Amino acid sequence: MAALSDANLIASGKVREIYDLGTELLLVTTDRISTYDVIHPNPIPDKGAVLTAISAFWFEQTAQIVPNHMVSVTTGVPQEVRGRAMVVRKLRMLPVECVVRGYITGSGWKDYQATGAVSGIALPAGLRESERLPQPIFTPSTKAEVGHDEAIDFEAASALIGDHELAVRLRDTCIALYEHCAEHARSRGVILADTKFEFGLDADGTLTLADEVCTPDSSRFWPADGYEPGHGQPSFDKQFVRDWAAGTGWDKQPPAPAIPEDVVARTRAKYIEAYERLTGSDFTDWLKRTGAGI
Ligand code: Q0N
Repeated sequence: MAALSDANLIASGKVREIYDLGTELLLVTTDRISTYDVIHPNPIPDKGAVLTAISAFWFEQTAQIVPNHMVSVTTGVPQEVRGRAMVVRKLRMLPVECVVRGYITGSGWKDYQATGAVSGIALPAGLRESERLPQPIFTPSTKAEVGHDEAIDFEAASALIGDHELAVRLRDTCIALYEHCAEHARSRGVILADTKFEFGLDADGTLTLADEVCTPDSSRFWPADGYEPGHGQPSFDKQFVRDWAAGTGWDKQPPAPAIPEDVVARTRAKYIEAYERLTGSDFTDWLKRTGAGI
């Protein structure tokens, strides 16, 4: 790939962009950051590289559990996005977001308080906010084109997929992936409270892990140090931005205010710390390996 301008932009999200390379895709992760689902006008430098590096780490770590779409973070990646882009195989994507929860928080906590269940799964009575679940649960959602994804139960996900046996394999695979990643993260002082996976089928019909994997953008990361059920937990990566935003009196409606430079610097350091804690590698080694910023 000569330059990014030679590739065809086929999708642009709040944070990520997808380019068509012909038989493959280029997934580019930007440095943009959102709080309360609103993108701030200024970036967090290196955030896109950290997220790409974390996904690449998990793709390597979990290849024995399920095949994945990663092809390369060097060959075929244009110089201008090196470090924050990945060439991936084109798949036929399954029409469900595969959420796994190991802790009861966010919309799961809301649903549990209202019904005692999440995604049709009855949970023990008396759970406290942010409490660890007896076992991780699969709580799929539909992919909404705009706005928020809608929570569905397993049978609804299976109907959308159109193959019950595949849906069972998908659920089992998601639980195995979550257990692997959460155990690894926990051993390094990070709680992976919940996460969202996406899958597709390759040309042979093989179930294949796609998208990003167990990044701070697709998951809730909590510092294990200070974890305490009974209330919401601080976010590993975004807490400085949230605390600053709360102090501004911003009403959480667009447009989001610009993040001051000291908050940007501290947040950037948290993303890099997340990568280095999870992987045990220096982030600068990732930048060197991928030829970023040459
Ligand atoms: C694909 N999305 C939704 C990027 C990810 N390997 C693939 N093959 C075909 N299509 C897709 C992938 C992947 N990954 C996935 N859209 C297309 C998720 N997006 C959201 C925006 O950022």
